[in-house]
Amino acid sequence: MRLSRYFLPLLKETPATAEIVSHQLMLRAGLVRQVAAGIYAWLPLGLKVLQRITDIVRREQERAGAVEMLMPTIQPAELWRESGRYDAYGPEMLRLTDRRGRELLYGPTNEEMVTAIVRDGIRSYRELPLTLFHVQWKFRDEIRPRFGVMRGREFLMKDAYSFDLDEAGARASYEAQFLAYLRTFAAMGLRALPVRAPTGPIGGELSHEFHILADTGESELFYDAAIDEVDLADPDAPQRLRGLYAMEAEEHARAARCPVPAERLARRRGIEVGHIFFFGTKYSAALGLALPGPDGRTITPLCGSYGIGLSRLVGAIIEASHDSAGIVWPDAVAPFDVGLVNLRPDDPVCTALADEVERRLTAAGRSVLHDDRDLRAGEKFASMDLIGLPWMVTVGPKGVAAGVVELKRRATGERHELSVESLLARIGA
Ligand code: P5A
Repeated sequence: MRLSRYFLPLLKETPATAEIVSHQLMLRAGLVRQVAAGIYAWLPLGLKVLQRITDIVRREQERAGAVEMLMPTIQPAELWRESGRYDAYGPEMLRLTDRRGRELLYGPTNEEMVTAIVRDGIRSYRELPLTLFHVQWKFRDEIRPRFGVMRGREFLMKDAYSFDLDEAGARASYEAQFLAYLRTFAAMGLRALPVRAPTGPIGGELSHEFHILADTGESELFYDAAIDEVDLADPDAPQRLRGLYAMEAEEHARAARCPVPAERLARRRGIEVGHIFFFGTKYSAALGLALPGPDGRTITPLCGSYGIGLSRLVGAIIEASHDSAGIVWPDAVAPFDVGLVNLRPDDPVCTALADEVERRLTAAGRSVLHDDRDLRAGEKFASMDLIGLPWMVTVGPKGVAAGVVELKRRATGERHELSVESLLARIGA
């Protein structure tokens, strides 16, 4: 992709409205623009990151046996009256009326809708267990939208819903999502902490939040420092993590006795990027989802719901991975693999080599953002550092004469001069 044909509006100054570094960098690096309080347009570079995050989440959901569908953003009020949440949800719910006077709402979550769809679509207990998920925009009229996409009013969520015939099955579905979450965050290069959580307006008896540790996080956490030592690649990691203590400060203060010895108790701030709930028959009973079981007796399925804040993750990843020059994308979610800088777009020899590097890296499976603009070298390097692509390749007149280009690793600053062949051997996918 040629930068001269792309849309990447970078900002030189740090916007005064942005309080935290991820929000500042998302605006400066041309990832998003605010359209209204808590509502953002995703610009091309930001959209690529959001799509890469979504792809990883989708892959791990499918691997865990969940099946994708897509429910609408707009929901009828009637559904929420059936569960009793229409009034309970309060002013956070955006309520609308259509031309016929029918009451609608912009969905803040989908427990009611998915339960009604399963109720109307399933005839036999043999069709369960079932976990459905979708990736859809939500709206919550947060009283204080802030920190950019981290606490938006409109935001993108992956939400999954499990339906099981009995308690053991329901716990296995919860466990499968728990494991999928650990895999999902590890695949993004993140260490996420599972935290025992209160269930709030979603309801239920068992719940975990997943937090990324960052000093600007909104939650204060107490946890067993042994968590920092767990190897996330270890297949037993979920079991080990389940056994270790982690709690929000408020919950910790309520706990009669902390099971963690003082010298092992760590205290840090976290960003909640995922939240899972087991709530049993709360919505299935309210919406009349019931099936005749094998012995003829009626079964009311046991359910859970499982959310990941996809748009919030973009900000959270930046909070966890940046330096003074800009964003440092983990390879797995970077919007492009390689930033290619042609220092002399007016020189036909440099341009021919830069074009060849772009073509060959692309053929080798790498995505390339090629800065072919006629700007000072310093400005081009600063832009590349700001947008944080994992690799930068520079083509300039000195190198061309010697048959080499320069490769720089964004995360470490390490540089190497290489022939184009060696470059391909090194970073061709
Ligand atoms: C679980 C899935 C739910 O809504 N119902 C369906 C359950 N849980 S939750 O905790 O309320 O939200 C799930 C995740 O969504 C992200 N999130 C937000 N992201 C950006 N801006 C917001 N205002 C916002 N609210 C929630 C969080 O990552 C949360 O864990």
